[in-house]
Amino acid sequence: MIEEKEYLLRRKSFLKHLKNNSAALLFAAVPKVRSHDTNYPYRQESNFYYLSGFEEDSAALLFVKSKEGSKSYLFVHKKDPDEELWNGKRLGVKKAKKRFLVDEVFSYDTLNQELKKLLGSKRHIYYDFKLDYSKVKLIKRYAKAVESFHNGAAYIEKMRLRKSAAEIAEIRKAIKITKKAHHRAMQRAKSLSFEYELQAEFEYIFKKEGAQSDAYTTIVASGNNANTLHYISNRAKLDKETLILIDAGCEYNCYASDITRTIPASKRFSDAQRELYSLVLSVEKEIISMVRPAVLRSALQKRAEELLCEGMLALGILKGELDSLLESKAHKKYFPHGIGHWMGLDVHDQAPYKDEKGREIPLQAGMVLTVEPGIYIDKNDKSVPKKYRGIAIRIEDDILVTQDGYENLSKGIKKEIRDIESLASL
Ligand SMILES: [Mn+2]
Repeated sequence: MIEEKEYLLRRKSFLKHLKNNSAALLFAAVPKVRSHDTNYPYRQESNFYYLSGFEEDSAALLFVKSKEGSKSYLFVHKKDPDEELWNGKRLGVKKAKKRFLVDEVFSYDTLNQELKKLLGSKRHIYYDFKLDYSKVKLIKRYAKAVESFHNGAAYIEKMRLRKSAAEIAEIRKAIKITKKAHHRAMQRAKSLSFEYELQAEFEYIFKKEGAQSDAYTTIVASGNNANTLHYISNRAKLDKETLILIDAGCEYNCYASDITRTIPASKRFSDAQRELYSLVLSVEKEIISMVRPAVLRSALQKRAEELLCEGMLALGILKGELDSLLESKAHKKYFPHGIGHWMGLDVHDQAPYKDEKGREIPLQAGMVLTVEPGIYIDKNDKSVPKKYRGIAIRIEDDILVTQDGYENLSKGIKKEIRDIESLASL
């Protein structure tokens, strides 16, 4: 639970950053049609949620800053018995006034009128530059005295870089549920026949344990399918000789978890699988151990590439001199992605990696990032010893940067070969 007081402090910080004689407008996410007249489950827009904690659609936050002072306004869908019969209860204006520590609450259907009054004299207007055009047009229509438009999302996303204690607590809850699901999958894999059956185990645990959603579509990629980085069809039959790469994490109160484990479809890793897995695991541990304030993410990337390149050279996957392989980035063929990303309200958290001057932002206490090295070898890659072909492995944990180092928030999720095999033989 994040307290109303914390949202108030976030809004104050946002208001402080705005120029004088300005206004900022943020919208709730627009419901999305799945087909004909049914929608996808609703998910709030992350920046709007970060400043409001409000879960409903048809809502907006307006900030106004002038010589007379700063004000925050929340627009919510009004109580409407006809609409509520079909789509559920709304909080409504009256209750919203009680719950939210904003200066004013208005009904969303008065937004245009209020914008006309409140935007007209402002010199600087902030909105999310990713906003859809119909809303941008609305803002521009009322911005009669504007000198400059600014991307309001940029500052919020900067605020989102470092998580508060309450946010970290939400992430911990998400990871706790995700841990149960991964352990269940490790136990159940041997007795299942299709990738989607494993996906079902995750969705079952996520829902049963109270997570509102998955944080992204679960990837259950067996054998060579794991060479497709965002494989989400999950339709294939499980070949018991292969490994299964499972990238799955739930979302709890809008906070993500993002965990990858690679497990045998049977009870045991083969020797070749074990060799590759041990390499990826040792690299993952080494990179996690480097996490502390002031370290650059690019340094983690560089070290991961060096270690993977060295390891693949030792296994005969790459051939030649280490220095020239690193120079020519030969390892990229087998490790094509980044070492990790910010995680928070979005699984790939929309927080900046560079500052305004284009300099990389170093790690700071309170940041949460994933560490996820991998090796992906296509079944048709004739340049690689035959025993490794068709094996793809990724291991991913969620890491909190602390004052003096790091905490692996997902350290309880098993990843040692012996631990995975003993879960599999239960
Ligand atoms: Mn990830």
